[in-house]
Amino acid sequence: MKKEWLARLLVLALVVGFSAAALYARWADRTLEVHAAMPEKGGWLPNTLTARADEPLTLRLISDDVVHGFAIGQSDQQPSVDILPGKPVEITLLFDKPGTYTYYCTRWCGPNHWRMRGTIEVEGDDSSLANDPSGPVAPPLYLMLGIDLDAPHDVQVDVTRQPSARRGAALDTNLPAEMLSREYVRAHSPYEVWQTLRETPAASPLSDADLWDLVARLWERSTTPDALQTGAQLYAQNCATCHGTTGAGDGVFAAALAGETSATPISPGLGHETVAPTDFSDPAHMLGASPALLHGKIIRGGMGTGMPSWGLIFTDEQTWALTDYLWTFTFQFQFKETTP
Ligand code: HEC
Ligand SMILES: [Cu+2]
Repeated sequence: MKKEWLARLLVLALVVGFSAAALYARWADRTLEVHAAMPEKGGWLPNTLTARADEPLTLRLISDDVVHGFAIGQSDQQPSVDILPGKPVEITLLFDKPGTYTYYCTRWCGPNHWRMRGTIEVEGDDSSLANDPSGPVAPPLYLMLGIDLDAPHDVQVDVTRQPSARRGAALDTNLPAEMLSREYVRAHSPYEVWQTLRETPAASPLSDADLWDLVARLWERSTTPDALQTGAQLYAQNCATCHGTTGAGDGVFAAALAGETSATPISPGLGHETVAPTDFSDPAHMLGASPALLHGKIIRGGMGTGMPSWGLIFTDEQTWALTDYLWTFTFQFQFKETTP
């Protein structure tokens, strides 16, 4: 009798012990459930998480409807993972620095897909920030140059053929040294550079169209095939649905943004429906914009337009890669995209 009682107690102790251990394990590595749903149905739930620097954070990602993706902005510590309906996935994150991180959906799950963002507040000892060797981050170039992102910048240009970097390179003109730097290109619009060239004695025998080819060449020189390849990939993933695969502003959501159709309302009620996505192949629009302006627009986004802000998502290098890539719609570069 006594023995049986003891055995029961033992079993009970084991059961309680095991579940306590399991609970403790779950708590200790902080597994959090995060549900993903289309933005109209709530987006991420929860959409704010907290973590501590240098402590692992395990997330169990569950889709409540369609395929979503999860990635952390401005970081490559976590490659994007797909969250398939009915197939929860677990990932473990480790942040080495306190701060606010953004997580976002990487799969086009609907017209408001890019609104699917959440934040992770990583707490920790602030002294780790003070020792940060990377130092304080410089403000974006458009702020340093005092560029007003919202000022109209269209120019009246007579561009009869698409400027070509290859033709420009073949001209073999001696350009002023300062124009050959990347910093110079980034701070000026192609039109400003064209005007300066027009007044350069070395360029005086050249036609207006030749000068545009030279400008295209300067723009091509300021980037690298690697950056353009990165830009092409990011563009296909994040921008083509609005701006179109050929940059002409005719992506699948373009009509809805321009208010031409109400079939797929974009951010209903926010007044975002009436501005069409920029056509990057339109010389009148692009030749008046400096790379710094485009870069700034990508970081900040539009003001009351459907243009999302990407500052919390992309690293500065990625944002420049995107900016460089946008010019391949305006100019003919010798760059050939390779599909991964
Ligand atoms: C949801 C639709 C949408 C997506 C996605 C989108 N854009 Fe836009 N974008 C717009 C709209 C609409 C405009 C025009 C209104 C404005 O300038 O604010 C615009 C304008 C811009 C401009 C401003 C051009 C200028 O001359 O002022 C740049 C640069 C730009 N987008 C780059 C991008 C890049 C790069 C991406 C991807 C990382 C992207 N956009 C993704 C809708 C979108
Ligand atoms: Cu999504």
